[in-house]
Amino acid sequence: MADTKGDKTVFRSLGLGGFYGGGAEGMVDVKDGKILRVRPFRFDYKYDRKSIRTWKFEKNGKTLEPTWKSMPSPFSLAYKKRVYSPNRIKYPLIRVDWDPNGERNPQNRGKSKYRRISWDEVTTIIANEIKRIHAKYGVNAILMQGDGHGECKTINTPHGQPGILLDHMGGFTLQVRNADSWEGWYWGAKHVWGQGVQGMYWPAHNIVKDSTEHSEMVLFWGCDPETTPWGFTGQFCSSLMYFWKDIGIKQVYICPDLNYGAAIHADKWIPVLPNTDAALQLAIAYLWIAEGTYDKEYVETHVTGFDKFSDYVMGKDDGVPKTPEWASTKCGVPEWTIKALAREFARKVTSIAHYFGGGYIRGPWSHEPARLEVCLLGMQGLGKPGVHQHQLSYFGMPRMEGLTGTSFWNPEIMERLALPVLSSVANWQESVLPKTLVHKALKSEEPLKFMGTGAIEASVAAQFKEHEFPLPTKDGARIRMIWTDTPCRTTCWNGGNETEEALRSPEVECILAQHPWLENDCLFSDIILPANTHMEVEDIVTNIRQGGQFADVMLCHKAVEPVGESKSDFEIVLEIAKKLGYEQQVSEGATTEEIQKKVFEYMNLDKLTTWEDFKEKGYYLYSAAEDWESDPAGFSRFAENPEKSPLGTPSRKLEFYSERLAKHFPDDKERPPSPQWIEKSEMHDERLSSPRTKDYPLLLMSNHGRWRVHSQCDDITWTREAPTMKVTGHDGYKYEPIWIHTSEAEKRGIKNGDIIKIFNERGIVLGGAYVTERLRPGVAYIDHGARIDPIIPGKVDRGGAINTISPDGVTSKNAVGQATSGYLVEVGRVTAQEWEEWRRENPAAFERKYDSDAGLRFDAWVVKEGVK
Ligand SMILES: Nc1nc2c(c(=O)[nH]1)N[C@H]1C(S)=C(S)[C@@H](COP(=O)(O)OP(=O)(O)OC[C@H]3O[C@@H](n4cnc5c(=O)[nH]c(N)nc54)[C@H](O)[C@@H]3O)O[C@H]1N2
Ligand SMILES: Nc1nc2c(c(=O)[nH]1)N[C@H]1C(S)=C(S)[C@@H](COP(=O)(O)OP(=O)(O)OC[C@H]3O[C@@H](n4cnc5c(=O)[nH]c(N)nc54)[C@H](O)[C@@H]3O)O[C@H]1N2
Ligand SMILES: [Mo]
Repeated sequence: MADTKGDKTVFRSLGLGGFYGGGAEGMVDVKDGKILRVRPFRFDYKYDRKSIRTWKFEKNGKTLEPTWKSMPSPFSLAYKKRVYSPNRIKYPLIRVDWDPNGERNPQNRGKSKYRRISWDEVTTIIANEIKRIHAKYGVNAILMQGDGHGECKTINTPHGQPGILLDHMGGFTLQVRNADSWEGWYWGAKHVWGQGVQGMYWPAHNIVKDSTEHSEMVLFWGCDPETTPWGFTGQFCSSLMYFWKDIGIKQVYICPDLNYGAAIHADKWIPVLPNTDAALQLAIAYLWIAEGTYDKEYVETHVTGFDKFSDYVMGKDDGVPKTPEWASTKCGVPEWTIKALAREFARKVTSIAHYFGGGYIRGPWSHEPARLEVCLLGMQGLGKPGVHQHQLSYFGMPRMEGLTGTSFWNPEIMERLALPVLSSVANWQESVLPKTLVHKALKSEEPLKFMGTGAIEASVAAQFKEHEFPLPTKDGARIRMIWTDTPCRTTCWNGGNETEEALRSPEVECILAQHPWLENDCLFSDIILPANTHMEVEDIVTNIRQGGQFADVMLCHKAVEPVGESKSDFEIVLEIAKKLGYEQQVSEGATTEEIQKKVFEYMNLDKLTTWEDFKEKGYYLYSAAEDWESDPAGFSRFAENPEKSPLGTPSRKLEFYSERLAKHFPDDKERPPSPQWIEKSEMHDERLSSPRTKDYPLLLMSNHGRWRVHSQCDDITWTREAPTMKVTGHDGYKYEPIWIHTSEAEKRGIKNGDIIKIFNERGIVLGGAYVTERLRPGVAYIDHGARIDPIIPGKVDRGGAINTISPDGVTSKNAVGQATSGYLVEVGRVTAQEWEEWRRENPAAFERKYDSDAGLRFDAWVVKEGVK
């Protein structure tokens, strides 16, 4: 165990992807028991550079190699601000008007404050609640929300620890993580190419190398390589983009905003309206078919169902040819631009780059543009040199020696150390609820039926399995208690306001949250337990997310003592287990070093080095595999010989028409067997053709924050100074920026810096106007993840939590993914009368303790701040 008092330097994985698969390595200097600074990691700190084999890309006499210094993002380097945030939960809390033996006042969730309670008292209350709920309703009456992104930790895995205890006690209802980042690929692309864990191609070694050598053009379609690689792995992707520019690869950005990548790398920006990409893609296919400029030979040998696809594109089915003129009215791109794009795409060797795919992969009907992209790539010879889909520098980098595909989703580590992660992968709990349906399950009187759960690793077949909630068996139970370690359902997922309302249901007798910071769903809980951050625990992390430079496994020695009375997520569960007589089962009696050693073995490091050497150096640095250059790039083998290297679809080819979808969902008009443009459905009415545009004429784009990772890092004082992070209102409050084009602002009398509102029938969210021409007209743009600060819970939010007004529905009828971007809204000035009304309705909301530099404070929600 490291010395926890003296000055020292420890290692950390600073990416915020969560779990054991880290990225963005860093070094933390500790002085006098406090974090002094966080700085980039030196990969050669304990290794001789000559002893490590590195990869190298070469083109036109230029070379790209990994740099020996890591490149963490700004929020990673500022992480000490998170550890010492004024928002940290310092001790256990209980809602002032929640009495387990009397009135529970569920209607006050989101309104009432909290008081301090001791660990001993609170764990007794929790143990009694669990026993009572189990006896009265059965084990499935407890919903475990334990999966999402977060700090990279293994032993202290940020999510799912409660599942270990509840599993020993007989089970629970599992909130299944849906395909989140990949919705469209998972629910759509998988039906065309049958591949990939999540529906994007994976593992994808050497795609980046192959594009470097062969692509003439890359379309950054819903992609910002200067922003989202930051979240998990840091800024190396930026170097790659500069290199691609240097070697003459043309970079075209297709996105509603001139995003940060486009602003510095784009040769051309094509501003499309949010979630209308399917129209643009169909018009490209139309032009290729009309002009005969697609790869006919490839289509002949590698594709099934092309005729049916082509009939729809050319309008033989519905009498509507999907011409550039047709598309232009829907996607806002002028028809001449569509034609130029289609022709250049056909003429040049082209790949499409994503980090994950942006808003159109997470909007209503996102399976359609996802499927269409695979069809377009298929029409230009997907897998041929330089023709790929990229998941930029994430999965597409060279293979490392000793790492395999399963090193990433290491089943052994998952089983022992992150059991509930496995749960979302393999669906081992019977009573399951997709994350996207939780609010419906809490509200609906009727049992819910849904197809598939969206579990990220699930096979295509899983999409055809019907589930029912509550279980239609004797074990079926509605939700009476929620235990969450992922308290951002309201701010990160669909139907936020409906969720807030559902959390006030009297049927839910107890809501327990464990979290480092007092925010979001914590405010709707009855009991809140203080979890600590990765700086406060001893751990081991496998940095094998292929962020670009190196891969490594590192020991993460404890940097500082826990803040306040906080405990690790694991210790919290253990404390509760003790009160229930399950201590032994939960802890399994292993010491920290024993677990670290096990991870070392699971990663097969015993074959590459010794435990002693690893312990002495503190990390193991992988070399590139000796034969890394021999890996086939992406679909290249399929392209070369589809018979010998077939796909995972029933026909073994690219299916432009899916017989499987036709068979299972013959009546599904939202996800028909061939990809289409969907104008409207029972679930969603979010197109510019809708009569709703009379009141809500703008399409909302909602990206991943440059300065945050979802709901994480909203409180960092250093980044909050950036005008694209927060806009300071005239009242001194720092509002979430709402980007709007100059012409749209003028129409509404909005000036840069004004406090404005973004709204639809589902509610109102306040923000600060960011008037710009870096966004096309017809669009309002706000990132998701700002902390909720309810003025009227379920109706008006001051914090800028945009998902409170996102659709409460899912991707489409048979696809329970999120629909959180690309929907109709309006933007307007906040009137004095509105302020007055809100103040009258909830004066307390305007009196909350607030720190302009860091935002909402812990004591805003706590009565009688304690001594600590
Ligand atoms: N509008 C809009 N909404 C979106 C998207 C979009 O594009 N637009 N994208 C979607 C996508 S792809 C995703 S992945 C989701 C976000 O996905 P989530 O994974 O739900 O969000 P995060 O905020 O990253 O993390 C989850 C929670 O874990 C907490 N946490 C972090 N570390 C720890 C820890 O060690 N212990 C405990 N107990 N808690 C911890 C965080 O503070 C946060 O409350 O958002 C989705 N929502
Ligand atoms: N800094 C930071 N990094 C992150 C995260 C974070 O929250 N912050 N989150 C992590 C996670 S979990 C994920 S899933 C990934 C997400 O990675 P991405 O999917 O790449 O991220 P997004 O910000 O959703 O979208 C990228 C870009 O798509 C464009 N875009 C948005 N809507 C549309 C549309 O309708 N059509 C088109 N053509 N373009 C559109 C915008 O220009 C946007 O900048 O990022 C990861 N990394
Ligand atoms: Mo994601």
